[in-house]
Amino acid sequence: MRIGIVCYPTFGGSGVLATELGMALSDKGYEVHFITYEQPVRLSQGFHPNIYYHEVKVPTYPLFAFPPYETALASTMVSVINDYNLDLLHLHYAIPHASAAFFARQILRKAGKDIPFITTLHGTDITLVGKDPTYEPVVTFSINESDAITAVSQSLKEDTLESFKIEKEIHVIPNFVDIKRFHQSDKEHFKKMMAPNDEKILAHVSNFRAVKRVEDVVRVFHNVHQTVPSKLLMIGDGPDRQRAEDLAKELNVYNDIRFLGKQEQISEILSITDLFILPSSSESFGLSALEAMACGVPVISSNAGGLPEINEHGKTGFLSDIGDIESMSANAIQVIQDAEKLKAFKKAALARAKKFEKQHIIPMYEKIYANIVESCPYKRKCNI
Ligand code: GMT
Repeated sequence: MRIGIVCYPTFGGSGVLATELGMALSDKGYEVHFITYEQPVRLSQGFHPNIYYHEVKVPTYPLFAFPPYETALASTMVSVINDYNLDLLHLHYAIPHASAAFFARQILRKAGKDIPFITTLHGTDITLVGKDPTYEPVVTFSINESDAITAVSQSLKEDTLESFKIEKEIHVIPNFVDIKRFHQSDKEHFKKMMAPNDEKILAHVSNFRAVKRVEDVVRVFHNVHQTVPSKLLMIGDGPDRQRAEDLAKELNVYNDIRFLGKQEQISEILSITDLFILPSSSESFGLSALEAMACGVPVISSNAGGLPEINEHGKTGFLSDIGDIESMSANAIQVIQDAEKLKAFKKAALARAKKFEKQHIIPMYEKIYANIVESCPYKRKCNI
């Protein structure tokens, strides 16, 4: 089967998940075509003979205050579908990928062809951006036009049904992790560099957007640090990084925090981490938490969105109300202060992550692909 994957190529969770899915599918023999404006970041790790990358170029013109990406994307979709005889499109993040796919499909239908498309809802495309009245009508329409809809958690499915008039079934397919790549490895030398006096290591990974509440991470660390000798690794970059750095200076913990910026070898950093902090105000699933758990790292998180669907309170970590710094700090301290407890939480985190291993989740997508390709009218008509 030849599959077109449309996603954001950045470090954001939807792009990372889409890229991991494309790589997993190509390993299973599918031909995968990424259609996006830049090479997806995780795709840079190694050569995959079944994977193609098609760049969407958006020509500029003095008249364009906003170069029309969606138009360029729809046109690129049409060319790639025709040139490579794709069987289906899989869109990650509804805006503007689902409406561009609808447009591409209409163009193909005019030419007597067709392509089914599946839209995966990831989070802020629903919880934040999508329900803005500026986008909502187009988002509702294009989600409903999808041949199949998936959401990455039960919580996101419920949010979608609450905010949009959805006329089709939404299948819940959780995020997954490749444990062969995300596992704890021996990085003693690296740990010594980051924590020379055997301090405990806390970490946070995100794109430092407002929903991630990175200042809460710094505040929690400040409290933990007063009780337990510790260091904090902040991985990623984004609009709130400066505020987090300023707060760290104000709280006098800047010298115990490393702002590492965007990193590709996340599992190496997680291998030396004792506790992962994710205090988001909105989190449809929390892929970064799952990747941490796969490396045996317990999670101190908020109870937002889909986080309770992966992080088991009192077992793999703890859940607190959004913004409850005191509760998160107390939970973090009780886990890392007690060696036996930390060991038990690490073990439980890994066991929980194994439930989301890629081999359990990829077949859920494959089943939907087979169904929508099978019921595509063009395929039936032309018997392709
Ligand atoms: O805000 C982000 O973290 C990026 C965002 C995205 O859509 O790129 O990530 C979302 O998708 C991930 C993969 O499905 C989920 O694991 C994240 O929880 C989700 N982020 C939010 O809901 C804030």
